[in-house]
Amino acid sequence: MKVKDAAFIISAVNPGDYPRHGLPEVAFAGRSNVGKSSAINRLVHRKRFAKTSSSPGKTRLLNFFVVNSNLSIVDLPGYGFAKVPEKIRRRWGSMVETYLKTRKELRLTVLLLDARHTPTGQDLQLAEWLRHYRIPSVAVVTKIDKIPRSKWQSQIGKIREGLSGFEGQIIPFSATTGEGRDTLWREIIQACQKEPTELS
Ligand SMILES: Nc1nc2c(ncn2[C@@H]2O[C@H](COP(=O)(O)OP(=O)(O)OP(=O)(O)O)[C@@H](O)[C@H]2O)c(=O)[nH]1
Ligand SMILES: [Mg+2]
Repeated sequence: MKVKDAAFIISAVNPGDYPRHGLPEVAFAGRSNVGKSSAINRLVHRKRFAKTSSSPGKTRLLNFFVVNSNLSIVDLPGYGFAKVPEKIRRRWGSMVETYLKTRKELRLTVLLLDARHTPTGQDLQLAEWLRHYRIPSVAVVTKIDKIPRSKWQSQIGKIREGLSGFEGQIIPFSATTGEGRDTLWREIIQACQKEPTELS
């Protein structure tokens, strides 16, 4: 996928603030610090496009981007960051949930998981939630550069199990090496060419 241009559009909290360009949209979801913003940067070949940080909780709003004038990408705030006060954590949760439930343009959710860990309860909850609402999703096992290639398959197997048999594709990915970038682009393009799913 050749990225000719990529632009930050807006940070939003409520549906009234989401952009109204009507473009097919792909959302990046997952635990805080798992590498959502880094994955977006690797996809668009821009180093500091979506802001990243080694301290969790960097992305606190829904950040909307447009790539090649025809694809919308959303960087969602991460969940599961223990140091965030309960009240703010709940606000983040409802921000993400409202987005996933109401956004008509959403064609694919990319669920990011850390290659070194088995999924947490919240990862599983999100995966089940996406299935319940029939939101097409793909799992991306990121930071795969941190484990030897010989362990990839068994680790991915464990992750699938931890997601209680997630049926979608699971892509090994690294924002550092670029592993999985082409595969993820293929999934994104394919999902965006399909008719939007009916969200209930
Ligand atoms: N080695 C390695 N490090 C990565 C990779 N992806 C992200 N990181 C590092 O992990 C840290 C967190 O990355 P972010 O992209 O900011 O994570 P995020 O999911 O957007 O985090 P929040 O915005 O807090 O939800 C940064 O220090 C990144 O450099 C990867 O594929 N490989
Ligand atoms: Mg982020």
